[in-house]
Amino acid sequence: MEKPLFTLDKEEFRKEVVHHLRTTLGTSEIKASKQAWWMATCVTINHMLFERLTSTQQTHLKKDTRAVHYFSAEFLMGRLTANNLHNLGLYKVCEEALKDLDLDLADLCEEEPDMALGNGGLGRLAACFIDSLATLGYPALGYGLHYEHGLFRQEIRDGRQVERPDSWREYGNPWEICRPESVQDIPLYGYVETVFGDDCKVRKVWRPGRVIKGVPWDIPIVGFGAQTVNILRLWESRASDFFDWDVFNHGGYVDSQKEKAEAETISKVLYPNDETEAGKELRLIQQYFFCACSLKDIMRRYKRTHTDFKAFAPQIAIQLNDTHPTVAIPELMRELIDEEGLEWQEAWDICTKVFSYTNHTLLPEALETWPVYLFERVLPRHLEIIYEINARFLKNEVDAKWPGNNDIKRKLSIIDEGNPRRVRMANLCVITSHKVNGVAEIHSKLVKEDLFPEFNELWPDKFCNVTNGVTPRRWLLSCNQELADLFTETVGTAWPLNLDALRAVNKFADDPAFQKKFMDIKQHNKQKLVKVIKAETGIDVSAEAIFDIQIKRLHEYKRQQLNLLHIMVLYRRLLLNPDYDMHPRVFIFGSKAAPGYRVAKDIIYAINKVGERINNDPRIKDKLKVVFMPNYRVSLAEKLIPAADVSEQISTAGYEASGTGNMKLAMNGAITIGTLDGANIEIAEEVGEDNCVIFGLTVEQVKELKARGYNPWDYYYANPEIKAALDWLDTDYFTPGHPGELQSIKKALLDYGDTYLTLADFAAYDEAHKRVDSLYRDKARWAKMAIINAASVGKFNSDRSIEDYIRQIWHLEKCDIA
Ligand code: F55
Repeated sequence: MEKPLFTLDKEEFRKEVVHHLRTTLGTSEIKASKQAWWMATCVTINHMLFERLTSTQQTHLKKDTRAVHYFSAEFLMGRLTANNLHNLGLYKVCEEALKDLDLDLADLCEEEPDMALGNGGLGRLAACFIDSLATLGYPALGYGLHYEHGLFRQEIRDGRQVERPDSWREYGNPWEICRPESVQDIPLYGYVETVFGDDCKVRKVWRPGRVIKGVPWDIPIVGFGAQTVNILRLWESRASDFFDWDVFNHGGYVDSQKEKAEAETISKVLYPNDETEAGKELRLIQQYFFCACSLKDIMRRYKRTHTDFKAFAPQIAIQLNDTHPTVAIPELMRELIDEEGLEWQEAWDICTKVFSYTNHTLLPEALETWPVYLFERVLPRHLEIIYEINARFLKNEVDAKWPGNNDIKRKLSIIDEGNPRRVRMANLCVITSHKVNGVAEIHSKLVKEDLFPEFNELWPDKFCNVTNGVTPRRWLLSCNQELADLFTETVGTAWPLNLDALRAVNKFADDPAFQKKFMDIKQHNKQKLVKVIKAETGIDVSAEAIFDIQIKRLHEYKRQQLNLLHIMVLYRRLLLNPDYDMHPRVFIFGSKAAPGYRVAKDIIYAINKVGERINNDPRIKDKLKVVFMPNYRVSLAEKLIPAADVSEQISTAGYEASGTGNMKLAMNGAITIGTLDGANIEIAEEVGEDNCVIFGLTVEQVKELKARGYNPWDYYYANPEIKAALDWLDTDYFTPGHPGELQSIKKALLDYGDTYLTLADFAAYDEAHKRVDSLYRDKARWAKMAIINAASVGKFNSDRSIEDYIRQIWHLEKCDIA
């Protein structure tokens, strides 16, 4: 399958590794640890990679190409060793070379810590997108933050989540290169002065109270086939060189250390909230810090080949990954007006052409707003600029369309006039951007109709859809090599680039010989996972059971509690009737809760406690097992997904913008049990309604029920199994000696109104699981469904998403690299 771009054979590769072990790592074959061998392998890979990196960057400079700049507070990269080897076409060569040294490549890859600089879907999407951009040969840069600590490491102690710091670069990271030649100075705080210039013009001058240094670290992003190697540039904060040496020299050593520590705090740690914004000053500073660094970097590069700003918009596209980088908008305005001397209108025209914005959520608590007083203290000049943008918008656009309508003005204003007054980042994004996209068809529709209906009336052409995707290189080729080999045997080598080519596999979906091959691979993946589960949790599970997997951040709208409630109902059925007819099932969860999200943490506790009781109950004869895998992360996902039979995608309709785990699981032959939400709808369209198990209320029905007045108690009293399961939570059955420890879950579902309609969807969910059970017993039917799923999700290749962005939003051209 792999056509090596590099003609290195395994002998040469082996020699290189040994050479680097001795000369770069300073050790020898006899003494070397696994970690040293892994490092030596990475250095060998880098040798080739840097060469491609340099030629790519030189070509982009020489051809003066238009490029997209993907601004994201998060890039959830995971591990890079196997990925880089696959994309360089050197995986098998390296594997063979290491075998001759008695080393196992997969085993060495386990030495690499995950680069977990993201929370979940949004951060992982950014990682898939930069992979696709490089693969397709587009000039692109990722810009973000170089967090010292990524998302916390999750430990489970007596069933509860405990957060531990993640130190992904404690012992050095072979994939990043520091670029001291491109450091930036970033101002903060201070005040704005109005000055009368020599040109007789009144200008605004920001007199900052503080300056922070931004140090760039580059991660090379290797496209599949390794023609293009783009850059992910992450900014680390340091104390500036304007450092107060006088304080230092006058005995202020301790004070000066404090200033240094404060500067370094900015890129110290990733905020672990998904879906709720923290509203903390440090987070606003993080956002401004990386946006300002990135814009200065763009400006510096632009000025190497241009003397005015006429070509700026034609050359530069900036994509805002959610509202987290929104402050880039007033920052670019400030740079162009205050520093480069452009007129307001010229600067505004540039900004409206350069920026575009991706929305990832409709949840009101996730829409970012900043208190005006905070904004003013940290970024005084930016607040002035935002006021000016707002005044012009309200006058020229809103008042023109809805004369005298103060309600609409209040609603569309960038400033929320509540107490305290707040800056609405999403409004600023929509007003400035030339395109605003949602991440799945239904989500984009709801963005237009429910979230921004008036903006949509003002500018109907602004809103569009780009359905998410995932890179099949990581999520199939690399994580499920046996299935990848079977596909290559069957349809040839084109599929990792053109995933639609797998449609040709569909004609074997009924072929018993092919079904056996396919299901043998699934079985083998399950057996491998059995060992991981044992090692990580001590729980014994059988690979003969159905592996039913729900992996995603913990949130009430994603409804892990619905899954748990159903597990309890199954358990009770088995207790009441030991012969209750069901195929053995292992329910597997992987999930982190935001540290401050109480109910989410309680749900994790409940899953663990219910699981403990079930797993140790001899009466149910191993028909049911519950596994909570600690510390869910990209590298664990790569082990879970290939082993899944069933994919749980059970969010309340209208709340999951897209989902991307749903795509990865289907791609690896799991059957979706899902609601008509996010990209599930499009997955069902692609694989066919017969090949997934759809259940539950639709978006319209959810709205209807809420409008009518939803009362969860109705369902509690009407369904004895729901009642029994919820009442069970009041007892100490799952927490012996501690009754009431699981009460908060019942409370959320009854007393607090069950915001996400868990009880309303329960009966349909239960029926759906019965369908899953009966489908699985028909081995041929199940195999056929699994094959059709894996072969029919070509649409969800992130390459397709990127081509959609290019066509609708970025308008880039591919660039051949010499
Ligand atoms: C992170 C930080 C903040 Cl402050 C808010 C949200 C997040 C975050 O991680 N959001 C997130 O992951 N959203 C998800 O984005 C995915 C990619 O578009 C979607 O598939 C998914 O539906 C959505 O929840």
